[in-house]
Amino acid sequence: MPEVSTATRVVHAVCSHDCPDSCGVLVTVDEVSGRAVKLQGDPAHPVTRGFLCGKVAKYLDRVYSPDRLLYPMRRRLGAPKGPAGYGHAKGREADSFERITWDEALDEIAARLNKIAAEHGPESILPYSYAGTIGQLGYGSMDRRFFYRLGASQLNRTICSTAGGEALESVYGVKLGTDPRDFRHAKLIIAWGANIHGNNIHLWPFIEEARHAGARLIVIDPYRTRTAALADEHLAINPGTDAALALGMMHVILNMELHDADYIAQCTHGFEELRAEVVKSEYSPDNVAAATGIPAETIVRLARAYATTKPTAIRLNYGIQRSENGGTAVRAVAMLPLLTGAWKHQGGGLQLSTSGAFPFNSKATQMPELMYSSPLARASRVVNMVRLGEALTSQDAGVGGPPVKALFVYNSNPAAVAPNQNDVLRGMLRDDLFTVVHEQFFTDTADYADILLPAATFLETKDVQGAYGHNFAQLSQQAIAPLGEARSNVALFGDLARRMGFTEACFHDTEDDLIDQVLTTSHPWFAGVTRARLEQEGQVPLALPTDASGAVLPFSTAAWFRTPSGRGELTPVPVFHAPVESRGGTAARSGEYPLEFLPRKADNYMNSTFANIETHQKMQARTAGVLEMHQTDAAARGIVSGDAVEIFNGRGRIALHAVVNEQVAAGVVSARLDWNKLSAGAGNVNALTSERLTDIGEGPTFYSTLVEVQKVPERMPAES
Ligand SMILES: Nc1nc2c(c(=O)[nH]1)N[C@H]1C(S)=C(S)[C@@H](COP(=O)(O)OP(=O)(O)OC[C@H]3O[C@@H](n4cnc5c(=O)[nH]c(N)nc54)[C@H](O)[C@@H]3O)O[C@H]1N2
Ligand SMILES: Nc1nc2c(c(=O)[nH]1)N[C@H]1C(S)=C(S)[C@@H](COP(=O)(O)OP(=O)(O)OC[C@H]3O[C@@H](n4cnc5c(=O)[nH]c(N)nc54)[C@H](O)[C@@H]3O)O[C@H]1N2
Ligand code: SF4
Ligand SMILES: [Mo]
Repeated sequence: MPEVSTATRVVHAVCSHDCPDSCGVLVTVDEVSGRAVKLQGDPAHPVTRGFLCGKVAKYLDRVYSPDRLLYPMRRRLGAPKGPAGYGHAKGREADSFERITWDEALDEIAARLNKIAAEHGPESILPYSYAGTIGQLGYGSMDRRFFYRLGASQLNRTICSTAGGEALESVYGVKLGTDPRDFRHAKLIIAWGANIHGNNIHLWPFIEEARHAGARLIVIDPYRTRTAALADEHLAINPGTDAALALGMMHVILNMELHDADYIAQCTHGFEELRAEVVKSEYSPDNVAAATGIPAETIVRLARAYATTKPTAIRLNYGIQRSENGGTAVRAVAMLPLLTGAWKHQGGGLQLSTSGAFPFNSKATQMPELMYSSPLARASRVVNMVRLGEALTSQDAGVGGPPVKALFVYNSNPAAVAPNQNDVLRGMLRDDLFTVVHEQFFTDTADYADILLPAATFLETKDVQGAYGHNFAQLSQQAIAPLGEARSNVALFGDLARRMGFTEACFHDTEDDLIDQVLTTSHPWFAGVTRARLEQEGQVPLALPTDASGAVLPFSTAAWFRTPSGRGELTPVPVFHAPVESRGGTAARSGEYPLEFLPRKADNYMNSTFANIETHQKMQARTAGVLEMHQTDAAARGIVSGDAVEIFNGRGRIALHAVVNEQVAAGVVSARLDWNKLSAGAGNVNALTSERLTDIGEGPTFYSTLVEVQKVPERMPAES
């Protein structure tokens, strides 16, 4: 029995998962055992409001899981790379590795990286990281310094939000949006490609409050999410056609003269150009109905309601920009509140991301100038993380220069989350590729590691964090000692830099040094945001400008815009094109792969995180291992619920079980992201997705994927 004492302390931490809500978390720690015994949402945080989502409420099951990676390990001589089998997350893979000390691990990594750099040039080393933690230090600080100083290839971190982020900035010049708390004042709320209940639950109470006061909620999503099921209206749009819908709404608004001419004159640029294009018959309700699958009269009704209800808020999330023309779609949707002046009203406007409200000084913590102290003495080449398959399987990483000879993965599970998975795995299997993985668990990527290093969780580290769904800066205190020999990202890369012989003083910076550096800015929005105050208060609101009543109304006046024109930018006028890989696109013409595939996130996991935790698997059981399809498509293929099916296209083939339901319309099928090795057959949904990039921001196009489905004989249970 673990010792139980009555002496406990409560520590303020911040959930570091890649989620807009960035919750304040109170961790109760037993003073005697040093164990965290309870997690709760911080009641003092105005957006967290005392509750955590289902995933993180059960977080201690993850932190103290018997499957945690606790020690450095090395692949045993002769043990092949790749999964040891399917259907388990820690069993035989442990047999492929042997425990080593941190000293041995750091020595071996330093020796191998030095040798590879000497033979092939430092650009043959590729870091691969994303948002395992979004704390400022954990996401990118000492690691960046390390790879810049080494002269390694730079990674363009595009896998999530660059299409939408750059699109939003092209219209507004900055990623800002409606405060989540102000949604309570809205009278009409549109959740546009936003699964609020699954991905952004802390917005929901404010929406509920608005609805109690009479607001309507409309959801635009090709999938009937829980948010859609709870809404007043669900518009099941054809995937990848959101730009058409937004342009169609503009067509109606401008033809009916429902726009706000005063606001447009004061705050926008390019209105006449936009008007000339969108009033054309191309974007008539009938034409837009044909593209989107939403009836013409609904489009007219939606546009009228949008323009005449005040205040109106759009919660736009990143779902619509994971599509070939997703950048254009975000630009078009983002222009709607500029035409109606929705920003003028508290509770109006749009929220895609609020991350631009945080003027963190990441240049100070990341030090890109260290590239010039590397042996290259210049900026190194850039590899797009979406194209990892190409990078690992071509002679020049797909971008020119040496082949990738070393891959250093942290904060990410690319074997599961990167598109065109079969190429990714083929690359990771290469015997001549030296792979280091810093992880909390035996992920799909860990299966390909030569050296595996144990990583700390956010309870075990100190960090400072912003948010992309609210406007509070927060400090995350270290609540417990790292488990086993786990180390934080900052500790790992500081240790490794010294082992490589990097003598710069910056590699000795502590977490507090880094926090001070990232807060060093003269930007007025960070006035009063200091480490001392964050230590004391846990969360501090940004000093955003307010109006006379104290409300923060972004883009209510021209002063807010950061575009070159200093106004909301309506040019170039967005143009709708159907994605090549969609039913309306050229790839559909052969008829070989007639169905549009939505390889969606799981409501109870965080991308691939939590997929191996039993508590979370139970919550996710209904849609795990499942292909959801409409009766029309099922009947045409002789499929009924429960049948074993294979989903395939020119890139891959995966096995799932069919569930015939109304969650998707005819022509669309859907499945969830999971760990490969926990899937029924080799590979997860990303075996089917492509490395094609978005129109803006070089992002991924997971939601522009065509497939065919066929019924197959039930497999024998996998041999264990
Ligand atoms: N539970 C849970 N929460 C999460 C995550 C998770 O994996 N699980 N992931 C986190 C991450 S990484 C992110 S980036 C955030 C934001 O996450 P989002 O980017 O908002 O998440 P998605 O679920 O990809 O997309 C949102 C919705 O868009 C819909 N969609 C797909 N294609 C289209 C389209 O063409 N048009 C329209 N209108 N809708 C479309 C999807 O069906 C989905 O319901 O959420 C975070 N929160
Ligand atoms: N088909 C499909 N694919 C997708 C998506 C989709 O919707 N559909 N979504 C895409 C999106 S939006 C995103 S953001 C990406 C997400 O892709 P990733 O950023 O790779 O996200 P996760 O799958 O959550 O994997 C993060 C890993 O980091 C580890 N980790 C957590 N904290 C730390 C730490 O402090 N240090 C280290 N070293 N490791 C840590 C976790 O254990 C976990 O295994 O996936 C993308 N892929
Ligand atoms: S995953 Fe999101 S909603 Fe859940 S606790 Fe973390 S920040 Fe909050
Ligand atoms: Mo993401």
